[in-house]
Amino acid sequence: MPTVHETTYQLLRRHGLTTIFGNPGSNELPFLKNFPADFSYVLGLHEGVVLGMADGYAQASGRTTFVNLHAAAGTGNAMGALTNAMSSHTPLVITAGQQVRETLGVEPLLTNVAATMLPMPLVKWSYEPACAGDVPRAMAQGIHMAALPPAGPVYLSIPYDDWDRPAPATADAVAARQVHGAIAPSTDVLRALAQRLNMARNPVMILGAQVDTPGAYDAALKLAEKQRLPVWVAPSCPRCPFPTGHRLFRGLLPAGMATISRMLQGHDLILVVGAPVFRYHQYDPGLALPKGSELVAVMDDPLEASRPWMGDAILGDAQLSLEALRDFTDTAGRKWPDSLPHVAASAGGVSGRLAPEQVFDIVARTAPADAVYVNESTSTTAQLWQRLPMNQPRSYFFPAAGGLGFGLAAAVGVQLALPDRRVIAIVGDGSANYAISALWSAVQYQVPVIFLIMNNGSYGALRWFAQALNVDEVPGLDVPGIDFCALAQGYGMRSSRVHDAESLSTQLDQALGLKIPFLIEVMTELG
Ligand SMILES: Cc1ncc(C[n+]2csc(CCOP(=O)(O)OP(=O)(O)O)c2C)c(N)n1
Repeated sequence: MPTVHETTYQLLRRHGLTTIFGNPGSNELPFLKNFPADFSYVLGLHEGVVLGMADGYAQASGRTTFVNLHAAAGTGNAMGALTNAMSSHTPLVITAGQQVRETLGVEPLLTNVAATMLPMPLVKWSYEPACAGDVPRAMAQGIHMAALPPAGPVYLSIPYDDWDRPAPATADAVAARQVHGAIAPSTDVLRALAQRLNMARNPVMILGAQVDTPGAYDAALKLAEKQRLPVWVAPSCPRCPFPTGHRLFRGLLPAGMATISRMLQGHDLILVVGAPVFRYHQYDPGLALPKGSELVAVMDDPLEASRPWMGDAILGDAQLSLEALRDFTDTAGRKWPDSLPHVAASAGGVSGRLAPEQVFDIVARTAPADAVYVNESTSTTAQLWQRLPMNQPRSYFFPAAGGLGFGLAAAVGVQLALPDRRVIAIVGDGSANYAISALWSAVQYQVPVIFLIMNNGSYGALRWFAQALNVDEVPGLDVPGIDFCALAQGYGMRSSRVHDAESLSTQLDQALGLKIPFLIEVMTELG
């Protein structure tokens, strides 16, 4: 008779979840035993790194991804990273081993007490199977739930004595089920919106992360061209949903409410697709919308649709909605918007340190056109968007909730998912330390990410924020004395430190040629 263990692996195989990101403990060993040859296990040395790698992998592959953590302690370590995965709607099935069922009442070491409550509210569904026979069904439910709109992480706590129990008779039927999720708004609603676009004098489109799939990206591009819509990227957007080299591309909106309203002044219709309205950061009171503007947002998350201060919302899949709008709108006779002003090459930094703009200009010149960027250099995001070309889907990844510890780890996952493209992680010296052991995973699994550490000796973004908030003499904003080349060496990675533009060009060029993980520590000025 097949066991819960055998049928669960069969289920994972059927749904293509054959890469497991994890960090094991005693509660997980019975699940990992006799690890099948057609599965791979990617070990992270800290659960924040495990989750960050899985997040990057799931986002870049577009596929639900499996994570295995150790009980409550491992789950707790992963929760900072989980804030990002929840915000980016990353489909993750996160499992954690639980102690033996009959002992739970006396709380032996490594019991996950109140296991289903622990990861809330950072998962969309959390469950501990009622008995061993419920494990294959619960696992299937988790796989479906993670991918159904709005996608997001789910959590399952599984007692470790369940794995050797006999599988229930329903296991095969459960494994064979498919659940299809994409929901299109009604044709009437989309035709009415298309009509508003046709009639608008000066409409604009704002795109979010949900548009960064090959199908939605293409549909957005075609709609923008047909309607000659200038396109902004939503504030705090963790992905790049539109080609930055396109004549309709305007840039990344800043994350302040009044500033956005000022920038959108003059647009009578603002169409938002695949983004919350809006993910603000700094408190910037003022008008939520410019006077005379109407806003309509299309997204697949009821919470995101219902919570904004302004505008209307339509619940629906980004790709299906964009395709329908493309079909239902007329070809607009509007003028093409003026081209963006040319961004001048950076003049360079002070002696021994590069200006961040200079770093981006060198990367833009040297990296392949299809390079993928993982950004966690917090004070230089605006400059990055102005200077790095990103002209195809899945070219940019950023921590969606602003939780640091994403960059190094996600870059490893993204590179594993996109082996034919080169991933360049641009990570601040502060941010790098939240997930530094990701360097070890990159080396062990030979994942050829280029890690550019922007070493300005500071939490630069917080210095900017301290000024914006008008607060002085804040402690804890400097991070001097870290030797990233030595850290890389400790994890077995090749590295090099650069102080000037010429050495950066040379080292980057060399790293691109080597096809191995490589860390370049770039001494930079404050952004
Ligand atoms: C987990 C977590 N802890 C703390 C912060 C607060 N924080 C935001 S930006 C920042 C500084 C990051 O510094 P660095 O990576 O060196 O980049 P820089 O701002 O200097 O460009 C910090 C600590 C955060 N966002 N997430």
